[in-house]
Amino acid sequence: MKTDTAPVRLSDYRPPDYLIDTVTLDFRLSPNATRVTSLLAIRPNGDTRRPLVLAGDQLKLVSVTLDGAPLPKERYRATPDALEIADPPQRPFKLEIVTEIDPAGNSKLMGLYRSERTYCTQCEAEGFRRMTYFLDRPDVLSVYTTRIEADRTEAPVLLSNGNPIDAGSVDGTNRHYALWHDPFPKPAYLFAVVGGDLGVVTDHFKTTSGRNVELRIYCEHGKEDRCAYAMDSLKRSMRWDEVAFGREYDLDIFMIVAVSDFNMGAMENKGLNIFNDKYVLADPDTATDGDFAHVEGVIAHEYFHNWTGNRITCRDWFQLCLKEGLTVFRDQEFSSDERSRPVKRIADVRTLQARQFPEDAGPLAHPVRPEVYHEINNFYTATVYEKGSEVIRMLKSILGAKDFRAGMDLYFERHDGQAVTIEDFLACFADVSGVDLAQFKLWYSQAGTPEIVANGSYDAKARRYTLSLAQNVPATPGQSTKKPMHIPVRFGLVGPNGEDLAYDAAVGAAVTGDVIHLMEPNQTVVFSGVSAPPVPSLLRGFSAPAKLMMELPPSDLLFLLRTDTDSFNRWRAAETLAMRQLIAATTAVRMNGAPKYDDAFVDALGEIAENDALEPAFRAQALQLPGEADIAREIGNDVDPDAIAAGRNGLRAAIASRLAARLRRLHQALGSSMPFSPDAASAGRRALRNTLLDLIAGDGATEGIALAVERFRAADNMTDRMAALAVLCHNGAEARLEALDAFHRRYAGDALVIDKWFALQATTPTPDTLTRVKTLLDHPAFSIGNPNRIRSLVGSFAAANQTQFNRPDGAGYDFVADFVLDLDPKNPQTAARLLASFRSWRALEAGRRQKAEAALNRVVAAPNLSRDTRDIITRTIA
Ligand code: 0A1
Ligand code: ZN
Repeated sequence: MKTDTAPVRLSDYRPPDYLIDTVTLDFRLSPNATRVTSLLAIRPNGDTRRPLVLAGDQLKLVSVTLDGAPLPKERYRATPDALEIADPPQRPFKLEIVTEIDPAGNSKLMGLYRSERTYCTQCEAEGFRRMTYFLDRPDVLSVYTTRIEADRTEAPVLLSNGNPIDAGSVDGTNRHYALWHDPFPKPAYLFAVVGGDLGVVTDHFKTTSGRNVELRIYCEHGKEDRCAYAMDSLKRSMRWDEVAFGREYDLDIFMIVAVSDFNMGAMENKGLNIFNDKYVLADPDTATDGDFAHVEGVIAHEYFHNWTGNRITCRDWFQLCLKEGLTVFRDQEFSSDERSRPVKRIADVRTLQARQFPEDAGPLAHPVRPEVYHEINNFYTATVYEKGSEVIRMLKSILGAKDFRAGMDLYFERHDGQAVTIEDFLACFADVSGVDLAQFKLWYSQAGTPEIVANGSYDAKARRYTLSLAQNVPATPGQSTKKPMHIPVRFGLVGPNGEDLAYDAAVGAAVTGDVIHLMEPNQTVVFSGVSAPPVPSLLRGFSAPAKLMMELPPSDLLFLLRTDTDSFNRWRAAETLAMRQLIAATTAVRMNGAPKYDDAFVDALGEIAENDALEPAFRAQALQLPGEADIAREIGNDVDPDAIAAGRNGLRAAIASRLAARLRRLHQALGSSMPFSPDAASAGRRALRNTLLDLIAGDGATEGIALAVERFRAADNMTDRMAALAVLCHNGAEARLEALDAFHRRYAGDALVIDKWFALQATTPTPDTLTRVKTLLDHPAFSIGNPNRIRSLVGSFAAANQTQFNRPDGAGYDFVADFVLDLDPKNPQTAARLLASFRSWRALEAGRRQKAEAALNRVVAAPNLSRDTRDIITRTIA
């Protein structure tokens, strides 16, 4: 286990001393002793005369040969972590390395491992070095030719990157081989191999320029029928990238392999994407509408990486957002075009606020482009991905759609085949637009969520509206003072009839179209020629990942909720109104008072629910109250999760009782007998109906629970079944126990569905949940070797059960800490991610904070922690 903690710094970057032009690999697959032969064509990169140091990780060297002759022992030094040749030839040469590895014993799921009986690889970020010694860094690009040999019965399917060029039998044995060649130079992290006995679904795609691409999705035998939506999503992604970004696919074949043991969501290996099966398999009986949307989004994301990540890759791992932020932006835009743009935006912002804002506000805060790391695996974060995408979105807002596209076109043209930096990327946009992006670039280097304080006043006589804006970026670990950022604030001045008011001129800040460019700590914008007192609608579409602080009176928020032409800000108005009441209610509960809830707000929700002019999916979003974790985040310190839950349940009860008749009527009217279809409009109707069910049950009265029981029994699809079961579990209803049993009987043996069953029990807010979760660790369907099982049972308990994870007795913290310690030697990456659920511990009230700290101190004191977990724990308690 690697436990060293020497930090890697962006400022230390040096180009590689050697390059590897071609890699010829031979994998002899065998469960415990796979032979890997690697022939490297190496050349010095300039006149460096430095030793050649190839990285390894837990490797066993069998032999090493230079230009065909065995290399004498004194000319190299091999450890599990490195192969060093002190005086390599200062001319191009060939190095052949043979290693032996143990895929079946590889529980870290990095490098070559076995998922069930399938051999598969995961090389990003530094997994390639677990198979053979290599210059395992993203700026070393090579052309790969890969031969895979295996037992024909065990692994009839043999795959690698690129195009298939040969296959055949190994004479006199039951073994066979396949040969693959990938003509596109790539870094080692994009390499992949698969071998196994798999089912396959095939299709094809004709590119704009008329090339025919074969499409294949491999999965476990018997699951082929569940791949249809993934295949459809893939074809739509391929077409969309041609239209929206002018990007065509480049190989003759594109393959996806679904495996059940995978540390993350999926991986964009060139021509051979490997997926967590959760993001491939979907049918109405086993997947919810949310699952379908995730499949579509992840398929698109990995496919889009072919250009943003693969054809143009990162110079070093500090540039991770270069490919990830940009590719998330691209997949979000795809889903917006395929579904509802406003609803997608609201969902994405909810995710950003739930995952990235707490990261930015806690001990693990880091810039979109970090400058130092101990373990790169810990930087696949919401900040790099989701905030990284917001940065691209702001770039587009600042430049406008036309220049943004021109900049992207230039980027593809200028850097195809290269490993580049954020500077290279931004230069393309500066070059096409002439805009100076120096201040904008701070978004990559300054951590923390900027706060914008806004105040407005109207002078009726002068017909002038004055808007003052102040920005502040809070201190974050290692960054105590910040510079002002370039924040695009999209806005409208909403007039009395709900339309945006025109104005003659805006003075005080640059305004282009509907965007105010906030660039200084304080700016006052004066709008002249404003005919009536406006209600300002700011940060429309969430034009920047910032917190807007504006004390609009409730009447103005209700007005925006009813009339704003910007759907996002209509939703935001509902959220703000709800949040104010939820925070006040939490305070009241803590002071032993009775929370009061505002009838006007509840009535406005009723109006939204009934407003047929609004799409159902939007109404569902507006009706979903902020979650307990959202409220905790907004409160920010001295957080008492029990008080938050009580305050929130009070508001749910108030809504349920005041709107009782209206909600039931609407719920009844939405009852549908239409056959299931996963399209966005149908999903939106189900979302609204299920949100109504949840609201109806909010008073804890038997009628809502009975309705949920009925829905659970009658459901003909997983979305409705899960929604009903969630209502039963999350309200702690007695009826949940029988329903959970029925669910288990129906789906026993279907691991992905049993994950839902685990998650629902783990998120039930009753005091017996922790005991139940501990018992479920021994359930035959649970396996500590499978990250999906861990995430659904332990991960959802830690991340999505506020009251039980944060039990005042600290037992929730102890349980998760113990589990992390148990998991760490087996799968450090997943252990470290689980530990990150403690990231907001300092914001807790004193009693819980002490308990959390004690649990964290036990983790930090444990011997032999992995580098992954050591890094997270150190930063968490720093
Ligand atoms: N590049 C992938 C994410 C990914 C990162 C690391 C992994 O290692 C276990 C796996 C996947 C993506 O953005 O989809
Ligand atoms: Zn990605």
